[in-house]
Amino acid sequence: PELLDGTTGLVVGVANKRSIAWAIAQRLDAAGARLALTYQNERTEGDVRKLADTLSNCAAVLPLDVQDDAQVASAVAGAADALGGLHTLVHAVAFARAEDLGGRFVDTGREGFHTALDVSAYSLAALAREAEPHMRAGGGGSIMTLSYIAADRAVPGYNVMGVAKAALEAIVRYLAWDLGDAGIRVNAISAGPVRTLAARGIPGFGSMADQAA
Ligand code: 0WE
Repeated sequence: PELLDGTTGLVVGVANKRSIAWAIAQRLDAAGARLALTYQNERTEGDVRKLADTLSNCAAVLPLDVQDDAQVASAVAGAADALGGLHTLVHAVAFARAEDLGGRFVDTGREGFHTALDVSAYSLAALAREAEPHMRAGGGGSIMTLSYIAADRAVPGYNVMGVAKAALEAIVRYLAWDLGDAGIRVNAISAGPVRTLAARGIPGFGSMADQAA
């Protein structure tokens, strides 16, 4: 028997085989969870469907742009419906405009700030709100997200993403307070730098990853 036999999960943030979300999905799958995955747009749909086909137990692949409240609601509802309940939610989503990474934080404009905080932080709260009734109905659950040390310390070039990760970590604490009574745990994993698609093209990333290893 596996640790997660009989449980279900929704994994948000798979873009390709290098995604941290994909590594997590594979581990949940191997541990016995039945999963639903989401894709951001038509560009990534094919890749995500191909990856989903390699899982032993993937019940649904659903569209989800986390900046769209209606899609957040329909993705969570669709996942819970296809899976017959929802125990686990993995949030592995972040985005800041390229122009807001690598330069000076002080130059971040209002629109770029809004985009980074909306996609990378608020989306966790929106997903948790939709997931809560399903997890409550199942007697509890677990919500996980991904953070980075730059939430606590100024990392040169990470800039508005560091501010977004600080907000994300605060959101984790408030969600844990709100949802704990339902047996829903809320946690962030602070990953080291990982060579994903999002990390490609970031100047100095390679040596950061080498030193972190
Ligand atoms: O969270 C991240 C990366 C997140 C990210 C990456 C991109 C690149 C492409 C968010 N938005 C975008 N937007 C794009 O257009 N990391 C922890 C990796 C990372 O990113 C950095 C780092 C590290 C480490 C950016 C600057 C400095 C260090």
